[in-house]
Amino acid sequence: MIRPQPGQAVGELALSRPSEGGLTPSEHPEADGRPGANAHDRRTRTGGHVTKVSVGPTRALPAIADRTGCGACRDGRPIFPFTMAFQPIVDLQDGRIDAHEALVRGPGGEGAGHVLDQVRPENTYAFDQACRVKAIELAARLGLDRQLSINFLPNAVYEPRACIQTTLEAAARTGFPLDRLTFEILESETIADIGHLVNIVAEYRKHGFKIALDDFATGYSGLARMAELRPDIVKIDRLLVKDCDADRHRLAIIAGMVQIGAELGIKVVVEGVERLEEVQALRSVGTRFIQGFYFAKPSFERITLDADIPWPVRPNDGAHPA
Ligand SMILES: [Ca+2]
Repeated sequence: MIRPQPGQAVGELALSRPSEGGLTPSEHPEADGRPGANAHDRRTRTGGHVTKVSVGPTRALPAIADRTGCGACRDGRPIFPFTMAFQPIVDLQDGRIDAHEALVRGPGGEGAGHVLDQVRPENTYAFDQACRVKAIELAARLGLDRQLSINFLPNAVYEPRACIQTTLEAAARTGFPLDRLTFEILESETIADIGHLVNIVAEYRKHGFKIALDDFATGYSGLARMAELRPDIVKIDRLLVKDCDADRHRLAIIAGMVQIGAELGIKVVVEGVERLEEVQALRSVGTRFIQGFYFAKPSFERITLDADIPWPVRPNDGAHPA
C-alpha cells in the first residue's frame, strides 16, 4: 500500500491565480455572491499573487491515515453539512451540455470556502468520500443525464480499491451509470508520489470512470503529467484563457492543445470563459468544449438545462448553435 510521505501536507493546495475571471466557481469568490471553489479547491483573492493554503497543518500523514484512513470513511462518523452546485460544460459542436461539474456549497448556499474551512486532517478522507456520495446522490435525484464531474484529492485516496467502494455503492444505490462519472484531478495539489496517482487512475479506469486533468497549464498540471497519466479530458485553466481573443500567444497555445487533444483522443475543455469575444476566438481555433460564466454559473442544487445556455449563433444562419 502506498502511503503519503511523512511531512506531506494534507491537501496543500496552490492558490494559483487571481480570483477574478475564473471559470470554475473557485475562481469567482464574489462573482455570483457566493464564493465558489472546486470541491476541495481552496483559493482566496490575494491580489493576483500565488498563494498557498493548507487545508490542515503539515504533519506526518501516515499517523493520521493509520488513525482515520480506510475505516474513517465508512464508520458512519458524522461530517459537517454541505451540498453541491452544478456548473455545465457545453459542447459547441452538438449544441448541448456535455457534462456538469459538482462544486461544494454550504447547506444554505454558502460558498465553497465555508465548507472547506471545516476540513481538517482528521476528516479529509471522510470529506472526500462524502463529496462523491453527495454529488452522485444529488445528481441522480435531480435527473442529471450527462457526464458528472467530481473533483477529488489524490492525497485523500488512501488505497484506491478500498476508497472507491463508497462511490460504487452510491452509484449502485441511485442507479447512476459508472461510465458517466468523471474524476477531476486537482493538479495544483502537491503530489509527491506519482506512482500513487497512476495507481488511482488505473483502478478508476477499471470501473469505467473518466479521468480529467484539472487546471491544466498551472502548477503541476502540465504536459509531462498529461503524458504520464493519459487523461480522457484536459481542462485548460482560466489563467491561460483570459482575454485569449486579444492575445495571439494564448490563443496559439490553446489551438495547439486542441490539436494535441484531437490527435490523442483527449477531450479538451477550456475553463473560465466569460466573454463572447473569447468564445468566438476559441471557436476559431476549433475549441469544442467550454465551461465558464459566459454560458452558465454554478446552479445551487439544480441542473442547468440546454435551453438555459446562451448558445452563440453562427453569422448568417441564425438558428444553430455554434
Ligand atoms: Ca475542477
